[in-house]
Amino acid sequence: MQMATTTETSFCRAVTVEEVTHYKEHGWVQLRRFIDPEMLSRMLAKAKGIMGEDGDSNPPYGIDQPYFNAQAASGYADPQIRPVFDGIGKAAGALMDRKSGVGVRLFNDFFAPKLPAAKKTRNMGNGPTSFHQDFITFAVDRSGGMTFWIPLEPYGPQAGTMSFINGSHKLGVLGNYTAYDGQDIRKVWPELDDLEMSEQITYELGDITVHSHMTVHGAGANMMDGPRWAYLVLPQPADARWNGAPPEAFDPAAHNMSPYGKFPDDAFPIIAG
Ligand SMILES: O=C(O)CCC(=O)C(=O)O
Repeated sequence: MQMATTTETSFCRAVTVEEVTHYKEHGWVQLRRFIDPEMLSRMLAKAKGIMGEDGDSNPPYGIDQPYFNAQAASGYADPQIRPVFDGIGKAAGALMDRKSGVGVRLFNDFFAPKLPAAKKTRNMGNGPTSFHQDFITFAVDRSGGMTFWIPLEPYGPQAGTMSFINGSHKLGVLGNYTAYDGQDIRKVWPELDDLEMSEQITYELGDITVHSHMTVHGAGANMMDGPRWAYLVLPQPADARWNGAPPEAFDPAAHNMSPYGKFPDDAFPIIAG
C-alpha cells in the first residue's frame, strides 16, 4: 500500500520549502517518509538478488575500501525500480534550485551494504566510513551534485548510519580522501572543528538523507550481525560535464567522452527537465 503523500507514479513525496532551506543551510537534509515502503522492498529484493542475503556474495567491484561493499544497481533499466527516478529527479531539482531551471541527470546508482564489523567478510566494506567530501572523486566540472542515501530498512547508529558536518559545503573543495596521507580530514582542515557535527542519523522506514557532494560526511561501523543495506542514487545538474580527470564513477572511454564534453543521455539519463 502506498503512503497518502506519495504519488502513484514515482513512489516519492515532494520535498517541502523547509527541507530545501535546511539543505541549503546545512548541506544535507533528512527527508522523513520520502519513499514508499513498497519501493524499498523492491530495491532490497534486487540488492539481495545481486549480492546475496549477506550483502557479500558478489565478486569484488574493483575499489577496495572499508566504507561499504558496492555493486552497480542499474535501477533505471529495471521497470520495477525506474518509477522512483521521477520522484528523485523532482526532489533533486528542488534541492539544486538552479535559477536557470537546468534539469537533473542520473549520474550513478549503486547498492552499498556496510558489512558487519565483527565478522570476517569476503569483500572489503566492514569498517567505519571516514569523514570525507565527495566532489573531487566524481571528476565533474561544477558543483550541484548530491547523493540520495536510501536505507532499505530502518537503521540507527548501531548499523553505521550517516553523520554530516553542518555547513561544510560552504568551505570549498577540500581534496580527495586518498590525499590526506591517512590523516582524518579534520586534521587536514581544522576549519571543520568550527562547525557542528550532526547527530548520527536514525532512519525509520522510508526516511532518507540527501547530502551535497560538497558536504563532509562519515558513518560509524556496522555493529549488527547482518549487512546495513543502503542504495545510493547520485543526481548531477544536467549541464555538468566531465572535467577530464580520471573518474572513479564512470569510464569515459566506454562512452566515447571527451574532456568538457557532455555526458551522453543514453548512459546518464535526464530524470527531471
Ligand atoms: O554509506 C556509507 O557509509 C558512506 C556513504 C558515502 O560516503 C557517500 O555517500 O559518499
